[in-house]
Amino acid sequence: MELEVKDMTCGHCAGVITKAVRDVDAQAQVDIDVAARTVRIESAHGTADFLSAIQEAGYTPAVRA
Ligand SMILES: [Cu+2]
Repeated sequence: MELEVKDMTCGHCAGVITKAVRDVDAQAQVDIDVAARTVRIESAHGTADFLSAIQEAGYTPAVRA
């Protein structure tokens, strides 16, 4: 899945979001492009789990088609 996180602006944000994703699924593959505001996740878990985890971490994720 590919998420857009518009308020992810630096490496610190990327680290917080990576941790939030890994707390949902420790096996998840996470690929973050801060400049593009993009978080790509490979996981057996559903998108909703990651949307809520990233929201709880203080960010505003949206699904990118
Ligand atoms: Cu930041």
